[in-house]
Amino acid sequence: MTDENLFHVAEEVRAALDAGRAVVALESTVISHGLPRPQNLETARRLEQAVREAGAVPATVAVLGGRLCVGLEDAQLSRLAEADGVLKVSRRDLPLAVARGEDGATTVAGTLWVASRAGLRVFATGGIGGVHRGQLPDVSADLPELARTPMTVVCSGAKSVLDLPSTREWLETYGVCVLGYGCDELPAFYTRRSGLAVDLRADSPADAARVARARDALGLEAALLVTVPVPEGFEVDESLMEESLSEALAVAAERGVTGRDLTPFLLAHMSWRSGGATLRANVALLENNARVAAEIAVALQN
Ligand code: PSU
Ligand code: MN
Repeated sequence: MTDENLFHVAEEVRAALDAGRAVVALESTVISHGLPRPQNLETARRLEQAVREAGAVPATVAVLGGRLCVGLEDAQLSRLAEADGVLKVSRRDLPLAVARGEDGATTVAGTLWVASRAGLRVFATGGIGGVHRGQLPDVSADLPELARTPMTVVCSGAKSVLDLPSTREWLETYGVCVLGYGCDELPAFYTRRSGLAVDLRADSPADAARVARARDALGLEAALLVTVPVPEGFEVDESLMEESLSEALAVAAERGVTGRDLTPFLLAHMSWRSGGATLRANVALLENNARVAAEIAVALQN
């Protein structure tokens, strides 16, 4: 099903897929571009561990030497975390990373494309991309990819740096069903609430699995988005969040930061400005989402 010259599926992942065991895809942009060193490598390892502890096999996705890799060795995780100049690979970057034989870290969009073609069904991330604030209609390729990829994607909503009401509308227009995992409001990444409603609440892995199965039975092509609030105790104080965000947005505008560089810039600036509070929240929610995704993946196999 996947061309072996283009794809490399790790032995453990291949065996789990063949045996019908639970597998969870993890993205790699968060490692190369979303988190600072050394927390990025520590977190990448912890996410894989969290998936294992919940009874599933982790499959971090990346492009290495131009090959689409599903499931990485520890040395490959280190390479993505420590090398400079790793490409940020969204859908439109896949052909150029392959053609040039480059190393690339896949975004939510890139990971969805690669993982679904390798036969994976469940994917955990921190926050999806969305509609950015500001004049230019900068819309993350994550959104259209979610609209055409029938995976279950576990996240903490869209990053607070985005225009959340517009992102929420976009998901509705393109038929992405949004579940609140133990919540009635769409989480806002660093904070637990956004004031925006989800489509349905799920309170257990079995609840979420039931909706994913119904989507599959109907043959609908869009992802099921399972949104999980950042764990209590790691939520970023609302006013600290707003202050660091408005400053980050202003500095980005002043320096002309746009395109693929915008999201990493905003995240890094906010982490610095909040004294690490946003970074701690980011790591905590990533780990929690990996665990929830693994529990859902296990429920889907039962
Ligand atoms: N969420 C995080 N950290 C990140 C990202 C999301 O907690 O680094 C990344 C994801 O890989 C997402 C990407 O797909 O940012 C969106 O970037 P853009 O807005 O350029 O599409
Ligand atoms: Mn963009």
